[in-house]
Amino acid sequence: MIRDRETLDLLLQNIARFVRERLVPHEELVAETDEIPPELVDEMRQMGLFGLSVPEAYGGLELTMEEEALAVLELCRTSPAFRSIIGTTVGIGSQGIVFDGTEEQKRRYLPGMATGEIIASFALTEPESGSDAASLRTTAIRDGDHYVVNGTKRYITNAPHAGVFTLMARTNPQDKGASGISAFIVDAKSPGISFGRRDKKMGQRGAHTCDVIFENCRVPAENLIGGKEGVGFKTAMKVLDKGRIHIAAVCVGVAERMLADALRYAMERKQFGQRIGDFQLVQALLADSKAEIYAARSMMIDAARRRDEGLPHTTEASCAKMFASEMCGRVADRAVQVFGGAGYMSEYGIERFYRDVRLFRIYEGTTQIQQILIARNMMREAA
Ligand code: COS
Repeated sequence: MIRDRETLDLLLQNIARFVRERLVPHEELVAETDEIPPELVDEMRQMGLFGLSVPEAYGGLELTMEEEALAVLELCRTSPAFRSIIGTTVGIGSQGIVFDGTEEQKRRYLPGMATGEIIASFALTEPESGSDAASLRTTAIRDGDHYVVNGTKRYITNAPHAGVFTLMARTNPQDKGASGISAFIVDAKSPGISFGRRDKKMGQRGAHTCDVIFENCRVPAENLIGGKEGVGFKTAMKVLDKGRIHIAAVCVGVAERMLADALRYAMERKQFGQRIGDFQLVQALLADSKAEIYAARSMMIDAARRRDEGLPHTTEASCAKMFASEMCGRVADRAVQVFGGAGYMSEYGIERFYRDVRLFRIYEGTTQIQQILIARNMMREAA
């Protein structure tokens, strides 16, 4: 749902200019140094990018899902590491509080997230619990007016920069399933939290993940999201429903960028006395990519609109995330192919995208988890 086309277009034009003038020129530097220059993060703060999804009442832009998806798509016509720095605060790190937090929790945490002063991070995955999220082992045991948290969270995006974690932990260790899990807001500076070394990743340099280790970390009971035990898994699943539409938009944005680069190259590079773009086999690579991006974009927009209209959208979010992330992998592969030998060389940048986008098929639920969710929902509806 788009509330005001004119205002949205202004935002999208602003983001497009920022990407073109500020982010694209820094892509190589970020890849080399594994750091996003702090002044760029400050500019993102000033543009309000950290607050895209925070309600206006708490200082954010309160974009609808469709508006957020279009904004994120625009931001992703560059290295996806730039999106990652705002991604957890806009998405999985803050939305548990927006959906299920108490008024007091919202008032305390959301304004800082909206301005980007507090980076929020989502702590669900563990060494022994990835796709099977309900099997997580981190415990949060009530002790007076606190919970005592013990356990390790793994591959936590933005953990090295986080001010706050949305943490899923087991408040009832006797209950090994989803209903034993609760969600908390945890201050990253709490005593008892330590951080592992930054993970060395295949791509997305500039985006940082690491382990977060909780050792007798005392979390005030008032930080239990919604003040209710046993519903943290549901909060996490709701957050991921939305997150998957957001990731589909990321995939479409990066794919559009890669195809634009491949198209430009196909129109410049000459072989056999003509532009390689005039060869029909190269045209097939371009055309298949264009059609698949269009399909993914249409799915992503439809899923976003369903969400905005309050319709069920778990299946559509999974379909969009699955298709868009797989599409993005195919577009990356074709883009490298269009570039030929140059596609394999780092100076042309396309091999970097090829590595960067591999993550999309894995995080916020692998393609295989989306398949399970989609088929399971189909059978439930048919029964
Ligand atoms: N919205 C609201 N509630 C939901 C929900 C959703 N989208 N999905 C599940 N729930 C609820 C269920 O209704 C159920 O509640 P009841 O017991 O009251 O009926 C509860 O949560 C447990 O759900 P379910 O039985 O489906 O749990 P499973 O353990 O079978 O879940 C999947 C399996 C695969 C769906 C889940 O583990 C998952 O999404 N894994 C991937 C995790 C992931 O994406 N990790 C990426 C890391 S985070 S970047």
